[in-house]
Amino acid sequence: MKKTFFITTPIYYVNDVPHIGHAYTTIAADVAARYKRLAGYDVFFLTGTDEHGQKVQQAAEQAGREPQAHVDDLHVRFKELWVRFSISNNDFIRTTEERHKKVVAEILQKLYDAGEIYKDSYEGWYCMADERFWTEKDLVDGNCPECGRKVDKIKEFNYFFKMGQYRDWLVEHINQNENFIQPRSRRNEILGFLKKPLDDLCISRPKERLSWGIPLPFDDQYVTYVWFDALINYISVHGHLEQIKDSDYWPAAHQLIGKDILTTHSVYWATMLKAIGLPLPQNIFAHGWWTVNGQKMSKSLRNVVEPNRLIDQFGVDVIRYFLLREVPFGLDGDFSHKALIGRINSDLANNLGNLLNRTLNMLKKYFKGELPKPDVKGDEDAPLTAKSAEVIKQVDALYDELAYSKILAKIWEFLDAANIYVNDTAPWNLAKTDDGKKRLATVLYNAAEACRVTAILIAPFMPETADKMMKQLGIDTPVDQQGLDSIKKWGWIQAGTQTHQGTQIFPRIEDKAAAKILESVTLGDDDSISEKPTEANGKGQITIDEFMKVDLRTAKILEAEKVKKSKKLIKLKVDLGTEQRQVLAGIAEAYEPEQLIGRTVILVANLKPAKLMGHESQGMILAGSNDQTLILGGFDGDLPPGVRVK
Ligand code: ME8
Repeated sequence: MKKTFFITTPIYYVNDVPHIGHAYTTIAADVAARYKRLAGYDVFFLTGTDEHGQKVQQAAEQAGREPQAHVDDLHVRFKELWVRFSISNNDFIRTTEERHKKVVAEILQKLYDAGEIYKDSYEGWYCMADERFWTEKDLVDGNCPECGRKVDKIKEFNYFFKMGQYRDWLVEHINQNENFIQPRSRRNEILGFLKKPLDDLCISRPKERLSWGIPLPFDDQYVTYVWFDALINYISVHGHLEQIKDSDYWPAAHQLIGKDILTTHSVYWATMLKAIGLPLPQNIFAHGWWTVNGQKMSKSLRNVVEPNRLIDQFGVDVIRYFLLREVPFGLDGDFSHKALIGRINSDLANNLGNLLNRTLNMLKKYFKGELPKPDVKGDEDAPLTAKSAEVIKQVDALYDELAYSKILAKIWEFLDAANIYVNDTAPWNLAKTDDGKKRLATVLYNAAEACRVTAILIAPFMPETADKMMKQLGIDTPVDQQGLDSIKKWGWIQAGTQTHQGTQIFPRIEDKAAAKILESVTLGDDDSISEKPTEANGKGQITIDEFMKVDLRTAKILEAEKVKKSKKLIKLKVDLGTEQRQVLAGIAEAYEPEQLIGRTVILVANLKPAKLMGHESQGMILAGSNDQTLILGGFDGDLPPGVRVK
């Protein structure tokens, strides 16, 4: 029977702008999924979006749209980013899908019938941002202990899940299953949390306050609490309850999350599964938190390091590599362009690029690019093949712990061994004598096989690079068809293969270019990361990277009014999908305010705000004009607000 492997990411809030934090978890899950596929597992990798709740309802109201239309547009940003990041998810679940809502209702009814859910009056402090109730003693300086925002006192009838009764059982489960919560520090944190009595969980919200949710099947005056709804995504993807029980993919091997949502997963989710009668995931891994140049990433569009921009500048595989190499999985990390460039130059251009390059170079020079037959053994061969076998074994074990950074360090140990092998065997000297030439064939064969072994090992992290390396090595069989077994025995690559040296897979970023990149990334006025405006070069041209720094977005005009005492200015309120902005536009001589409402225009979204006639303008709208006419830029079809214009 085939071995199965189910891995999940959190389902991200659909309202958020996807940033490198979201990408981090998703890439980490992708790497494990890709590795297990290579190892022959039947893998199911799930990600998705969390689409109910108060914040979505409010954002939709502000945009003047139905929540469903709103989330239908917004969730695409995550889907698109995952395509760009080469994410190989098998499914993408949205909590507004029928398949999910049906299972949530089924579970609620089952728990209600079993007496696991009861109705009670409740008085507590409610944090709108986190959509959570807190008790008086939880509050910090009278504010939400999680986000520090203001809380409101609310008294109402609600439904509760009898979570508290499972405390002792949960402690026991955590104690008996060492890997259930990782890393260890997080496990201890939850055991500490469980020393206090565990409250029951409020799982409903009255419809009059919040209508955007899954109705309770036993009381249509209430909708389901967004966390109770969202957590169920991990099983609703497998079908209804009986199907889940029979599913080969439940329980999950790994559920990857950030440390921010550890309690909801290791306490709420675990006790929910217990009450439903389903097994618990084998592992919940709560990784650390990324800051950027020491700053907390803010959710607003202008403040985060935009992953799309990073991909444009450095390439997908570089970012995938950097995020997982730089910081041990589980610890907090700081993203900096300087560290990124350092890794590109040392690990990628030097160690990896160099091995491939010099191997292909010498094959071309001494054998017209055709891989020779390895006939003459030498003292240096055995340590290289032994290192390969050792690293493959160690890497496999490290995947069980999701120790990505260590895995990469191990692979790089092998790369170092391969580079040392080339140095020690000195092919350039062997090429000088007839006897030496026989040995040279073996050395270059082994160097090429070392490149292939490396390509397979790095493929989960850098799938595009692995494909490029295979192409240059002249291997047509795709990486996943070669599989892990192909590197367990040395010598898969065929003598006679015609290699094709291509362009450098990772060119060095020279000091001058690095300085330019670093100079363009500065701390902005608002303590956030922003890009310095760049100057056009001597010919008045800009590079594509410079152009991409201008964040052009579609924006829908919601309101428009003339600015008093100004002939030209109109004050607009525009919707950017994730937020609304006030923008001043000098278009009053060409347009009446009424003509503008509902139009989709192009907004320069990352322009520094400016004051015009006493009003703040948060961006600029594009228009074409000459002496006679001014016409707003737009599109010949419909696009939702917030879409990037390139
Ligand atoms: O919490 N560093 O969604 P969310 C590292 N919908 N990881 C980060 C990060 C950062 N700075 N920022 C975000 C939710 N993440 C719920 C989840 S699951 C049933 C419901 C990652 O959009 C990290 O994985 O706020 C974190 O747990 C998750 O995004 C939070 O995503």
